[in-house]
Amino acid sequence: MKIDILTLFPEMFVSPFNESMIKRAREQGIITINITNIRDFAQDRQQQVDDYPYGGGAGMVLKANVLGTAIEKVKGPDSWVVYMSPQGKPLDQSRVWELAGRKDLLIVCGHYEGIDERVMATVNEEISIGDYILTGGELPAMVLVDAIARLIPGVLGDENSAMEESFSCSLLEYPQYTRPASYDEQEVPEVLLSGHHENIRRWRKKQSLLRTLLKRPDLLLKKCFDEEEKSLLEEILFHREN
Ligand code: 4G4
Repeated sequence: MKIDILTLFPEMFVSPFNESMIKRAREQGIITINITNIRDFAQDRQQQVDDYPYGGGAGMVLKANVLGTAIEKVKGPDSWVVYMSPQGKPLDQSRVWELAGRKDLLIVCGHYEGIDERVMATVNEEISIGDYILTGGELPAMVLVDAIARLIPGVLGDENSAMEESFSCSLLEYPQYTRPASYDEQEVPEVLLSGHHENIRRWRKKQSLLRTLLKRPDLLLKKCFDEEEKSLLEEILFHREN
């Protein structure tokens, strides 16, 4: 997958994309990330990229001809153009999976009060990482790239862990423990030391359901339950052991 990013602040991406998983994925050629400065496409001698809004008002607007040319020049035939904006569809894991399935992405980072509305005609999808305002689309773009990259086979050390997660989707993770078995007078749950794989699997699933119910009940509303999950939920809700 090739990911192009259009930004006025290319320096912001240098260190985040040269660490850990993303660094390794880039080195192995699993993903290609190109950062391009929107200012490279400025049309006048002062390199002006923004201007006052027609009709007046506070702030500046990214000029249509500058950003439009940048998108046109950087966009490949298979690029899906994504604009990071507080007005976009909220990002969630299912949208991340969809985007990870695209061949190439072009991510546009807005600034100021936003971009000239006429450029929106060249954007395929407007995405928000949450209901809050940031100074620019750079951090949202990094969040999006990180979330996508870890789903691409070969990016995570263990190839299955992201896949496994997608099946148990919309449930929170079960609690994890490692040595020592006793810490601060707290013991590791006995079942995890039992070596009984089926019991461990059921215990973890029940913990996932319980945690989701207590911490994020909103997630359960979206979820479909299989027979085992229904029986585990009954155990939880009616305090009954099957
Ligand atoms: C587009 C329009 C995304 C982009 C206006 C971008 C939050 C998110 C920006 C702006 C962003 C998000 C300057 C308000 C840049 N803030 N939630 N800021 N603003 O994904």
